[in-house]
Amino acid sequence: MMNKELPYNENWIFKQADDPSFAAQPIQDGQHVTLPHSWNASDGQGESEAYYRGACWYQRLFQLESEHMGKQIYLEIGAAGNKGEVYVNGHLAGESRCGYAMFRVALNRLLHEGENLISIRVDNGYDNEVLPLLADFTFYGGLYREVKLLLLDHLHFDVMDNGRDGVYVTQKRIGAGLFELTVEGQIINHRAARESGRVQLELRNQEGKTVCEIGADVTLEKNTAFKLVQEIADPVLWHGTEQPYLYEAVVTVESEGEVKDRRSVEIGFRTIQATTDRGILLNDKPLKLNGVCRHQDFGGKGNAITKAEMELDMALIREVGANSVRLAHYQHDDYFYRLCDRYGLLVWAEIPYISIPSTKDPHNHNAFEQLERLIKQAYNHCSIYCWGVQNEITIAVETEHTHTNIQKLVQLAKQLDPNRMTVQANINGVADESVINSYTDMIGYNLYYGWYYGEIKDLGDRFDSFHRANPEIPLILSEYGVDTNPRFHSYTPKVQDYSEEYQLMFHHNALDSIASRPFVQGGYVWNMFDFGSANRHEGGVRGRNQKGLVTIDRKLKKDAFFLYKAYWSDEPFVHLTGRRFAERHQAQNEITVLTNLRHIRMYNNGKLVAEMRSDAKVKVAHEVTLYEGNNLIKVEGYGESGSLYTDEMTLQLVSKANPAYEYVKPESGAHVVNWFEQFDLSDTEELKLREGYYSTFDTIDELFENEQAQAVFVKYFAHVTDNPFFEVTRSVMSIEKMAQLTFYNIPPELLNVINKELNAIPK
Ligand code: GCB
Repeated sequence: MMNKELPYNENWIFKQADDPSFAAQPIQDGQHVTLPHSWNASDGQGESEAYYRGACWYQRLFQLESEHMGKQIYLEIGAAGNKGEVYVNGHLAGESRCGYAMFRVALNRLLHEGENLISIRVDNGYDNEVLPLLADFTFYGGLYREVKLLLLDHLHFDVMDNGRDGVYVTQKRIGAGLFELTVEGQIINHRAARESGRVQLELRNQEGKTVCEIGADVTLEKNTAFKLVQEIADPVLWHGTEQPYLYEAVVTVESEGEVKDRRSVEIGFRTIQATTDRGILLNDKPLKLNGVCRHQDFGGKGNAITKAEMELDMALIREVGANSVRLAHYQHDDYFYRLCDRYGLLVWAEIPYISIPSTKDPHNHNAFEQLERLIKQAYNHCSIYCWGVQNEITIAVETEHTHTNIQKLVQLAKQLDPNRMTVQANINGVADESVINSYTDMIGYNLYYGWYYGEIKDLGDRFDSFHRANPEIPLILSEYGVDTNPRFHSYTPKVQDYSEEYQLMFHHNALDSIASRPFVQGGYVWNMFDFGSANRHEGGVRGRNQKGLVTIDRKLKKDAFFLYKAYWSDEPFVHLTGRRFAERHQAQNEITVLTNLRHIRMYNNGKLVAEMRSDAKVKVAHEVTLYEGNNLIKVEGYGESGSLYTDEMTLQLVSKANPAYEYVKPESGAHVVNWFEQFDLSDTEELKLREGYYSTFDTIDELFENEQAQAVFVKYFAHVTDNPFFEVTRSVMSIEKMAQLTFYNIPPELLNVINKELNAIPK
């Protein structure tokens, strides 16, 4: 009989408590759950102040049936956030420290006939050696992806190499229209005796027709490596969203006249390069990356999402017209990469080597483990064009280890996959000239000019300065965006007002800045969807980052969504902006229409108020007069062949501005803007620092070793010590480093003042 894969998601018992006896003893008062499951579905998105971080247990009984006899049995866990330990009848069977990757455990050696207890301890508590340590998203705990039981024959493709399929399919162009297809992997034979067998590859086109068939006889030892290579002339190319043409590679191993194991891998033939003069070349044709970033979580569900939610995300990403997606900041569900293959989106895939490295393990082994799993598990997805090795890892500390680790991660990526590019996402503070920028094939920058710092228009200047410093390095805008709560509105949008109008303005500028520069390969909107970020509390909402084009429940598309749709999508539409800004206190209004149609007409209560014909995607009707009562604003867009597209909204003229539209910043917040004003900064005489005494260059932990130095720190920074960011970074963060982060808002004069006090304290 052939190998079987059974879903194993039902009938789990869950207990939100950590008790080592659960490894061997049934949980008495647990809760029945079906996987995927997360215990942070609501507290991880702002329902309560803190979210539960710690260890919990899942259990399930496993009946060893007669059908299992003679089978090799494995449990496949889609993901355990962030660490998982699997016990069988009280014995540890396997574990994972990669909370976003799949892992498997072999069960046979621990199973006995009849009833067996499978217990899984899952832990999302803080562990300095397991990434991510700190980031702007919720580290949801749980068995949040599908679990499967694999019942395999004595002969099968390797399922325990940290990969997924056990077969690796590589396509490579070797001449004009000529590709080389390689299929390699390992076959495992659980019997002591060697066997003769055959590995076979059949390539089928989309119509199911066999394009080629090759095979090789193999002698099957305990582990047998195989490699099949075949030239393919003029395949139909996989060409992004325009033509996501996939072939199916069917790989089998046969012995004793029957197929023992079989894999079906979807594969696209394509070439992808990055250039500084023509941008990304997909099959030699330039393609600007019109990208969005995606986090995997969903309103009310945390990261415990099903295929239906992933399909909805893909439908929205397709609707906005994106041709690329950055799947941030960790490995996503395999099904999502598969959807990207099928719909032709180019994928930036990455690991959570983010914000700060481990401070206990200078080599950050966990980053390497996560990279290995990501690459091996996602290797066969032709949509992936690059591996991201770090995101803003220099935010708090940058040492030689940081540099060596990034370089080694790149080496590992190249060793596991020489055919794909590497990339990293830098924080804006990384100098254009930084040596870091020479480590990967492409460089991404997360740039928030006009939100966290600077002004909207600075974006283009930064692109240009980077390009001047690095004319040969392809640049990507790896993140950009602003928090937006669709409740807030303004006639005069400003930074940090969280209004829908500011988001629109910000993104409009970015689109132009990217489009006009060929060395910029493209950009990734941060973010396609609002997402859970338990430590946030701003813009009128707790527990969420609101930079999405769509809300976390996927129900509301903010106006900026339609801006992108107008630029990127061919699906004809018209959209009136400002519909949630329904009460207007000015009689004269600018009304903006977002559309990919040339010709539109606008009406108020049936009367024509504007008519425009142009290629502009953003069409503004000036001085539209509103009257008392309801104003039904309607727009008509005229497509080719006379088709009509419409949108409408109702606005009311009111006498006073509606205060509910304005975000009022709570003054009592922990980070009062000019918190330093209470200190005297008038003494600007520069100090020469003495060796052997404390200074702003020491880490906070070092300062805290001395009572006096600690007191100086606390005097100035007591207001930040309850911040989780502070707690996790104190062993590497110095006051100097804090001063480089806009978040702390430290004026340079203050450093001198603090040094005068610290540098008087001997070490
Ligand atoms: C970033 C991070 C991302 C955050 C984003 C933000 O640069 O890479 O994880 O969510 O900024 O919204 O601040």
